[in-house]
Amino acid sequence: METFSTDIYEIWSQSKNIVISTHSNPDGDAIGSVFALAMAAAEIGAKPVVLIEKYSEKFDFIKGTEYVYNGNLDDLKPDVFIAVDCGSKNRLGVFESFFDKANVTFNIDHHISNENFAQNNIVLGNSSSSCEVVFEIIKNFCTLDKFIAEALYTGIVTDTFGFKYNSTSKNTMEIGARLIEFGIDFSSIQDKVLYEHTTKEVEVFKKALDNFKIDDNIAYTCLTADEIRECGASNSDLDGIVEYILNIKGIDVSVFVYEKGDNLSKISLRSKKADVNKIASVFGGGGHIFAAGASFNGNVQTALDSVLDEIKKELDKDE
Ligand SMILES: [Mn+2]
Repeated sequence: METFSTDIYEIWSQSKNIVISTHSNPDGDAIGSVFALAMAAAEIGAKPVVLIEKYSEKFDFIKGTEYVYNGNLDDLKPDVFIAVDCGSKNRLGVFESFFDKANVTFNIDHHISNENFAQNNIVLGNSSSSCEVVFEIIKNFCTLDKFIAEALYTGIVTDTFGFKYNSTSKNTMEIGARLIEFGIDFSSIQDKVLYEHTTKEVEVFKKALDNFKIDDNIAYTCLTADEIRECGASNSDLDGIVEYILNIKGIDVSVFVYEKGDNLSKISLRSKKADVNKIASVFGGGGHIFAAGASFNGNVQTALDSVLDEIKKELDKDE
């Protein structure tokens, strides 16, 4: 990691245009990572710009938003492109073409399914979050401050559910402790990221629970685009549904499918035992052993039927 950091320091501090970007429908780990990286890059004299989709207002407390690019996209000529929290290049969505245009590319991530798609791949599959990986990189060449600490803490808390998931290691906890030393309001960050909900999030959650079903030890639910819209919600308001139904006693795997576009569905999987990364990979997706996702060409019902079939096959194998 230290050698990597030396290379990164050399490249970043000498390049003119560093573009930092992340996956579509960005979560707390994606948002925390891009802004922590942007603030760190600026600190060493680089000129970073951030390409990120609109995200939930619950993350508005994260600093560094002055680096978000709001110029004409046609004028953007990246020298260096850093993709963070993306298991594959196409997760960059609308920003993928800028990755292809860059002279030097970096892929910073923690998904075990990562396809090592960049020239420089810093993928730590045992890390709790991309923010944990970002911390390991930037601590070697940049002076961290309270704002960077807030961004990193947000990502770790998002992906570990407040240091709860077993992706949390001793190192994760130690990084948490280091970040707390900057005087961040860690309690309020956990509240904002994990517990506070907007009315539209509750409405869409209620709808998801209306559609909820159990099949043996699998819990599942789905939402159509119309249902999401009727609740006044958008796709960034759907976090937490798939985790919530996994917590039902006796359930081993949970599935949430929503309609993302015309004949396009998004599948989210969580598990207590089975390897859902493997199941997601059948559909061209991936993630982690206990948390994974995939896009599916087809409507919600077809996506749901296909994924339930695949899960049953996998669970049968385990018995
Ligand atoms: Mn992540």
